[in-house]
Amino acid sequence: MAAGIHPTLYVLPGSHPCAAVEAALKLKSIDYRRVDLLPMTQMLIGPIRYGGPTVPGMRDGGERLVGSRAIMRRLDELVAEPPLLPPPGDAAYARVLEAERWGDEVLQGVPRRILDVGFLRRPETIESYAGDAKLPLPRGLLRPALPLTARMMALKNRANDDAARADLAALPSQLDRIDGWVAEGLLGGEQPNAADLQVGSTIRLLMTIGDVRPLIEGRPSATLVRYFPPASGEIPAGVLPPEWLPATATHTAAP
Ligand SMILES: N[C@@H](CCC(=O)N[C@@H](CS)C(=O)NCC(=O)O)C(=O)O
Repeated sequence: MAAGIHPTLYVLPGSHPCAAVEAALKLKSIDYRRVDLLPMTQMLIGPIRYGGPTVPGMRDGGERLVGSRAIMRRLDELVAEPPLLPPPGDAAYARVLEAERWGDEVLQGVPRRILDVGFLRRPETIESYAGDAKLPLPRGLLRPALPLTARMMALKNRANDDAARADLAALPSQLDRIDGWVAEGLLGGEQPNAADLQVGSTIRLLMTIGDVRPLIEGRPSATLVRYFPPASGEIPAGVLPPEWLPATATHTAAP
């Protein structure tokens, strides 16, 4: 374990950027305490505890940090090995940073909006994403609030049928882009970099959606989930209307 560092990580169970940061902490053998928040409460608790309205947030002594990329940069400063970025002089340095930015700013929202329309149709599935989280309230007490939680999350994430349909239509070309990065070795190395964790955590979450999983399975993109423990959560196949789903193609891993 890394000596002298014992941060607290604030997460939402099932959150993909939180999974990315947790994987980075484990990779660097940093001992940390995880605080599981309830959906939507991060907007109130976050600014007080760690300085922002979203998860992941991190606190270490007096230092407060919010945002998966900011936390990754700080983790590299705190514990250099293994590094999450190539050396600054390396040709891949800027490209990994750019893939990470795209993973955060573009890809991260895709499963959020698709999940939210699934949750609106089947609010009880939200509970499956809690996995082994230590929630601040008993699950039985939270269950009646799940339909309202689904509506609030969809509102917050601007998720609706049209947005989810557009996300599904765009997904094959986004996966092609990721497959290309894996094929050229920018992503998918033996040791994950920051972009592997950012993009891989999103792929892993997308693969919990039964209707979306066949679009990813067999692609090089799917190999990025190996940096993470198995995901909790499932929206069963058949929840999304079949006419929303792009055709699947047969993909073979790049040589
Ligand atoms: N893109 C940022 C923000 C992450 C983010 O939006 N997290 C979601 C949960 S996956 C959240 O906290 N949403 C609540 C909100 O947007 O207020 C990051 O990677 O840290």
